[in-house]
Amino acid sequence: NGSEKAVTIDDTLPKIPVPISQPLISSIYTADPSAHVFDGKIYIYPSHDIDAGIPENDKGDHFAMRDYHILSMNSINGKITDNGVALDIKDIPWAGRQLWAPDAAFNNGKYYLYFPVKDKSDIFRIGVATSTNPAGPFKAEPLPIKGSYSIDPSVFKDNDGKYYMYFGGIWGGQLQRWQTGKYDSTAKDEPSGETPALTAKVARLSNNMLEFDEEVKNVVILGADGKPIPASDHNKRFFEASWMYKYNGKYYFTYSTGDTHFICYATGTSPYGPFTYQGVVLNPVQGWTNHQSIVQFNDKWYLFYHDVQLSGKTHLRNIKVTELNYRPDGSIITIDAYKK
Ligand code: FUB
Repeated sequence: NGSEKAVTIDDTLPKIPVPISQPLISSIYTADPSAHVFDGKIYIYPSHDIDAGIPENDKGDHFAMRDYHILSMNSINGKITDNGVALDIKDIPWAGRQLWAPDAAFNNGKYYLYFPVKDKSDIFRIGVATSTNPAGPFKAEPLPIKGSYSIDPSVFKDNDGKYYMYFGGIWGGQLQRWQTGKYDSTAKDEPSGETPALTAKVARLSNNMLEFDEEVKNVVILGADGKPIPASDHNKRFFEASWMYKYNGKYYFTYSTGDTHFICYATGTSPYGPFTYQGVVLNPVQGWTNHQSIVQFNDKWYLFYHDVQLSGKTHLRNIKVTELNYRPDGSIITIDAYKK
């Protein structure tokens, strides 16, 4: 039957990755999901991405967000509610531009929203806003947290009731400009070579949740050789997106490696570290940034993350969730967000 044509598969065509999870919400662009369980319900504190028409650059000027919307769900696969504008940049007296990745905490009967934004001199600081409702609206304090700088605040409550803020991010997050302890706008680059990489920062919060209760400390991540991860090791060094949690009595410090796009983790025995690098939580996703939170809901653990499935544009992201699993020794089974 010589008239039939053979069907051939063109292996040269690019394969469209098949995602393991779908966007949680498509009516707005969302990113950097910090998830918490408050009163048995899941609340997600994300960035609210918009297209401000600013061209992409290494400083992240294209991430020009102006407000926060808090999302809530009764269950992981349940309906998601967008609770509307929880905080607008125009209501933060000291803010200039760029509302980046926030987080939240509950204490003393109040909810606290922590957020990074550039002040009027274009220096990132961390602010706090309060509410009696986890979904807001939130009222910003008149000034940034004293002694705060850089981006990506993430607040962890330890079993003894103490709260710690982890923060910092290099490149557009400006952490490299604080190496001397003072802001230096001429310090444009992170260290290189065998010099220890820049670290995330940590400080215990005061009882009123509005201030640091101590000097800011370095979150040191050690390699298998017991030495701090060198600046040249971009697959492992801290870049941004701190998220701390505890599993089976151990502290898990998770973070993004930025320009190599991994979410990694390191474990330790104290909220201050040092932490030892363990491996990859999440492989690179579509879009430049990768940013996570990890939370237990009922008896399972979940990874909240984002990619750019809806827009195909790095600054217009959509949040997602997937289950996270451990091996018996406590190591995390690396997640690939796309089916092979
Ligand atoms: O959303 C703006 C920035 O992108 C965040 O602060 C970083 O963590 C990265 O996800």
